[in-house]
This record gives sequence, C-alpha cells and structure tokens, in this order.
Amino acid sequence: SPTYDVIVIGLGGMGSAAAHHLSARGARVLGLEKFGPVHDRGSSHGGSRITRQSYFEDPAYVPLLLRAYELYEDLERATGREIATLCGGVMIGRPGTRAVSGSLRSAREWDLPHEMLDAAEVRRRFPTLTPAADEVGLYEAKAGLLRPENTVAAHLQLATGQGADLHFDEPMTGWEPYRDGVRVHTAKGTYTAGRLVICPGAWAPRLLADIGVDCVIERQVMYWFQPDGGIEPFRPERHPVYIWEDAAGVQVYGFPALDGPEGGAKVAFFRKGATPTSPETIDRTVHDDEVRAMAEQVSGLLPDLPGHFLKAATCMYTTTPDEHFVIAPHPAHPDSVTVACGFSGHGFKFVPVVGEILADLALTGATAHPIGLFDPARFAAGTV
Ligand code: PYC
Repeated sequence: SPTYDVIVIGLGGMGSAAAHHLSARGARVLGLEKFGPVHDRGSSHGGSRITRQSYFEDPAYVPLLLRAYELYEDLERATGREIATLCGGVMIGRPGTRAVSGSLRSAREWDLPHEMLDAAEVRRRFPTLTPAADEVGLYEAKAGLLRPENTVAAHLQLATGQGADLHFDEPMTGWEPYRDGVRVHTAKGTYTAGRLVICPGAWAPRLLADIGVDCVIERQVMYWFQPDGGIEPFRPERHPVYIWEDAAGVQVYGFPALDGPEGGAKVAFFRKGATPTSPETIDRTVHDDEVRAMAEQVSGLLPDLPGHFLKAATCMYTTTPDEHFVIAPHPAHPDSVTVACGFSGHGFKFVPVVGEILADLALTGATAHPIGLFDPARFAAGTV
C-alpha cells in the first residue's frame, strides 16, 4: 500500500493549510516544500494581508470568506498565535469605481454590515485619510489584516502535531500516476500516495499550462514608511486597512502601522505596473525610482506619508486571465490529483478555507463549498 494517503506539494499559505486540514481528518500526510518553513521566496510573507467580506471581485467569494473568518478564529484559538486584527477597512474611490461599487454589490447581496461614507465623514473618522470631495468610502468594520507568516507557522504547527511528515528544503523533481494514486520524486527519495495536492504558488505556470490556463507571474513591491508625526494615528485601534482606487483606476492599498520587524505603515500599488517575471528571474532589489513613485502616490492620499522610508520587499502574484482562482481536480487525473493556484494577488485571506476545500476534494472527491468560479474549464476555447 502507498506510504501516504496524501502528498501536498508546496507548504506556503495554501499547502500548509491543506496539510493541516488533511491531517486533522486523520489522513497520513507528507508535505514537500522547496524552501524552509515560513519563507519569503513566494507569496506569503511581508507581515500583513488585507481581509474583508464585501468582496468587490465577485459576490461568489463571500460564503468562502465567511467560512475563512471562522477558521482564522479556530486557528488563533488552537495555536495561541496572533493572526487576525479586524481594525476595519475602507474602500475608497469615486462612486462608480470597482473597489466601491463592487464592494457595495457584495455587501447588499449578502446583507453584510457596511456603511457608505462621504469624503468628509471618511476624513472625520480617519483623519490620516484625505479623500477628494467627489470620493466616497465603503466602510466595513469586519475588514482588517491577517499576518501571513503567523498563519503559515500555525498551520505547519498543527499539521506536525497531527502526525504529518513535513519535509523542508526538499523540492519535488517530478510526479506520475502510479497504481491507483501517484508517485512523487525528490532528490532524496520517491514517495507514493493515494492522492496528490499541488499548491505551487508562483511555480504554477507549467502546471497551469498543462490544464489549459495561461497565467502570468507578476513582480509586486511592498513598501513600509514611518509616518510624519509618529505612528500613534496609524495604530490599528485608530487606523483601518484601505484600498483606494483613483480616477485613473490605479489602486493603492495600505495598513495601519504594526510593531516589530514589520513596523511602520505598509503601502503598495495593487498590480500597477506589475512586471511579468518568474521565481527564478525576479529582481528582488527595490529601486529608488520605485520608492519615489510610491511616495508620490501616497502623499496625495495620506498627507502624513511617505514620511520616512523604512524598507521595501518584493512578492509575486500568479495571475489568471480573469483574476479568479484555480481550485479543482486535475482535469487529466481527476481521481488522484487536486490543484490550487492562480490566486491572482487576492488569495491569502482564503487560506484556511482553501485548506478545507483541498481536504474535501482529496479525501472525498467533492466539496460543499461553492467553487464553480475556480474551475479551469472556464478557460476552454471561447469561454473567457
Ligand atoms: O486582496 O485585499 C486584497 C488585496 C489588496 C491588495 C492586494 N490584494
């Protein structure tokens, strides 16, 4: 019989959650990760990620978000790690912009608590934010930030405690169907399992091409600034997360100031000017002209920024043509292989529910969660 019930490839955000949910259900799990635990080479680092429920990308994500919120709470309770800070969030822009109108659509469709604020009210409640008179803000008290490194560490900790074998610094070199399951190779050995779950992050393009999905790996930069006048007005007790779409459709997003190594107020462009790259060739140096462009953009939105530039770091998005995820049985090996990738820069907040979905698919072949939007068959000729 195979050595394992399930092998999980990739132990970043999604794979670590899958390893936890699978092992919690009693499966014998092997996890294989190219790098060390909680590394910064992929898409699950940088101290903070936005979470929110009034989802402008599509209302179909909302039930998954509601479940993810429950699971983040479970994860904090089970591990004692600090993961979610629900400091509130505001989506700012002119009334017709996607961040505002898409969020409003989801809020109404799912009856989610929210408030529409005019520019003066945004300024009154959040004096660091200075929207123009014709901008509005959709405020969601339940939005906030997640700590990606703590999330991955928590899932790895639980998986290990539940008996999963997690091998770090052991990249997969190949896999093939074998008997009723799969065989996986690394430089250190060959492993067999009934099921394979592939969570490749930015290493997805070849796998995605095999299943008919074109994706692009995008280089993204995160910036941390020390606000003028200190960080008190930027503390999470006073300061929301925000996504701010200007008249030209450029989105900037940001966070309250956190303590510790990720201290300062983090801001970034959402996808603007994202350069196509690959994990092997990405330029991890952040250049002065990039810092200047970010500083200039935020100075018009939050006058206490840029203040003093602290640091910057790069990250990667794996972006699909419609910016929706790919979570499905592998079309050529539906009974033995499940894939989860193409999170297109907005996946982290779904990490625990994706872990639950992957455990459902790998162990039962189906899930009660609504994942129709993530079926790669949507890219079959002419659909998208
Ligand atoms: O998913 O909320 C999000 C997000 C903001 C910026 C990048 N992703």
